Amino acid sequence: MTSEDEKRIAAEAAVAFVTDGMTVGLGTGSTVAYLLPALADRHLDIRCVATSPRTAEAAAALGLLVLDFSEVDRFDIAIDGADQIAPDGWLIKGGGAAHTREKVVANAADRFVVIADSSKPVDALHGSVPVELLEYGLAATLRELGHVALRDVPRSPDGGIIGDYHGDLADPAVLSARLSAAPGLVEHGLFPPSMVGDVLIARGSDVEHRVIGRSLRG
Ligand code: DER
Repeated sequence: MTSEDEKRIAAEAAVAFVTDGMTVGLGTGSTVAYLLPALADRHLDIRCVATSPRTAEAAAALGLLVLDFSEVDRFDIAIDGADQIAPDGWLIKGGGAAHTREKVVANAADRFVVIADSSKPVDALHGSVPVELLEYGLAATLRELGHVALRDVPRSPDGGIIGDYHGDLADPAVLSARLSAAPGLVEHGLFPPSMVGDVLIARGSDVEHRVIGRSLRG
């Protein structure tokens, strides 16, 4: 069983949470790429909002109804991948540079479901945290934050500059608060457990279902 198989299996498991009439937030990335056809195959009466142009295009091409986010103010469910999943539910997202939109959508969802292959769970978050930065005052923001390397990738759809924070990640809550408080930083890729409802991790053909902080928020 490859990691691609596991991504597909996790994505197919998440589709079972989607029912007729729902407004659905669609994440971005290689795992979500398996979610879209699985969702389209069910021919449900659902409305979707995508977190990136590439997800929007792929979803529309499969026949899913994709609305602009200006037409929607909440979601019944949002489904997305993750780069790392800690045992307590903290996530790192943004490997695909879509974390700002992904966080807005996840936060607006009654239920945020994370889908992942077995490489994504970690004992502790490590490495770097994606950040999106304003161009205005960029040098000052970089100086203030320290430890940020800019990524050689296109800007976000909202014009933000993408980078990665390589500083101390020992306490995700402390770092999340520090990054969130930095003027000029649009959004970072640390997602708190309070934002996460369910995590579906495929291990071979089995799916581990972790219920985290916010399953079925009313
Ligand atoms: O970039 C992102 O935020 C993606 O959602 C990422 O977290 C998961 O991408 P993957 O499914 O391609 O691993």
